[in-house]
Amino acid sequence: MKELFNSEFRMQNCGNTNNNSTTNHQPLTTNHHKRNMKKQKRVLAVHDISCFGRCSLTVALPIISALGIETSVLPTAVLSTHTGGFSGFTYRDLTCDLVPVLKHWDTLNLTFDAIYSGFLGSFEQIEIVKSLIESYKKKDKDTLVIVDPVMADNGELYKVFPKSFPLGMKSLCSVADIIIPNMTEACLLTDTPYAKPPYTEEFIKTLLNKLAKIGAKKIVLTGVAFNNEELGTACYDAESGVTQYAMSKLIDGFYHGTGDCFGSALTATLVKGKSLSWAARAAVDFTVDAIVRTKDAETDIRFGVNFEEGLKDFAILCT
Ligand code: PXL
Repeated sequence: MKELFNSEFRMQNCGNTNNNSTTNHQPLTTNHHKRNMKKQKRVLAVHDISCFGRCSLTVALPIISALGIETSVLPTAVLSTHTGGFSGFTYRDLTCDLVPVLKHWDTLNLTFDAIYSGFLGSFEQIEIVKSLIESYKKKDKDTLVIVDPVMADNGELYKVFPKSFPLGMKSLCSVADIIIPNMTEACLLTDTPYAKPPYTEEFIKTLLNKLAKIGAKKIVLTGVAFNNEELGTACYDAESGVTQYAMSKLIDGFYHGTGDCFGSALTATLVKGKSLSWAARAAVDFTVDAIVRTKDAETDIRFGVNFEEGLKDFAILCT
């Protein structure tokens, strides 16, 4: 086995077999020394692994990595599929592993440029994530904390959660820099009765104000619609009081995993140093393109969206 790694072997087997050719020992790219001058960004993604049905970590990992960001994961659970629209899914809770993983990481002196959390399965997991945020913020106060309070959609709390779950998510949102709820989650977090779209601008602004009172200084509210043709996001900066919208053409159908696709694209873009409104615009377009591809292919709406074929263009756009 040792022989396989011996340089002579590699030269004999991987070299050019054409004896007349000259060997070019120049690297294909000449600017690798320049690239190394910049420290690579690192994100921690805290979500479940739904083995089938693109969402949570199977979406966050490729999207964030595609922008050249090192992506560490803290899986909260392993499921055979996500819980939306499938029956009989398996669920292995990984709460017992979280603290040992974090304890091991403590020995490595790690820091993260951002922590991005999504689906969490219990109050205990919420408490663990709150404490990991506190400890990584202590190590680096500039760690950006993005919390997606995944728990509900279409006016309903996901069936796997107890009625009191929004209280736990509210406490997690209070330690975030940016929260990215959808309309249902925003209503649950603020004790606002859920209303179906379209909304008035006054309703959205009141909701954004209530969300800001929870603690995060920046809110990105998804599922915002003022008419039946467009859907998008409202970004609210509580410090400046400015609200900016990123709207797009509404596409019929409820596609799973779009919130994670949007949240991952937003996180990656922010870590690349873009402004919140630029990031929201880019993340909306990236997600809508993925939905269009999925709809055109007539893919089962539970299977997640085809974001993969948009990654290359997204990476180019964000560099
Ligand atoms: O996409 C959000 C999500 C993540 N993880 C699991 C889910 C859902 C939404 O249903 O069930 C396990």
